[in-house]
Amino acid sequence: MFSPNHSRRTTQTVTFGLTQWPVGHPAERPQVTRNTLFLNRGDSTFGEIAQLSGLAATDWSWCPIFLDVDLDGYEDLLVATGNMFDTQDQDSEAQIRVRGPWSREQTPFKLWMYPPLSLPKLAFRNRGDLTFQNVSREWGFNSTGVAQGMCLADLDNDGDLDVVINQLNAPPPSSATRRTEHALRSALKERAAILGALELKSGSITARCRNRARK
Ligand SMILES: [Ca+2]
Ligand SMILES: [Ca+2]
Repeated sequence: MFSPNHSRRTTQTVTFGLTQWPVGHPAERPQVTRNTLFLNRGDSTFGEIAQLSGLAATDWSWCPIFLDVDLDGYEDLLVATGNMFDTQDQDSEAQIRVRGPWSREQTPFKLWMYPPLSLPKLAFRNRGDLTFQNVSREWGFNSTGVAQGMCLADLDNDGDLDVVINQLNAPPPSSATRRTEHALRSALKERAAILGALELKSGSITARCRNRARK
């Protein structure tokens, strides 16, 4: 929920109180108003590296998906963002307080005093060194709106995963798909696992796969 935008950072203020439970207690689950990313050190401990990785601030976020979009072996990150109302806007909170007290019947109408929060979707490329680069514009994954959910499916059955995004009160944005030459290679791997070995030419691309498990 932490914004990368300086202006919104100064108007959106939400604070969580300190947890009353001691460290190690099952109920000790502190909340922070930014993303967290945990690195498994492999020794039963984890390091929180969201600030280091560049993923701490993605605004109001709903659905993160780790997916190797550019097929370089590292999982990239797509994030659906936006909200119908910016309920973190503290100027609106102040107005609501001034106009109160609100009766129980009037309470639902408080929502309409918050501004809309239409945001661009976000895509981050995994650099492979625990840091991520914002490539939303380069990958064409920056259309603005309120996107509350995403899922992956190979809709055209070409072997690569396509992205389906919902968009509140708006037509769906164009889907993001993998590059076709990479998709070809990905599909070939699956077929080679069945057939043993395969060579396929498509335009200027030649792809060869061999299933080493088969002689
Ligand atoms: Ca990648
Ligand atoms: Ca596909």
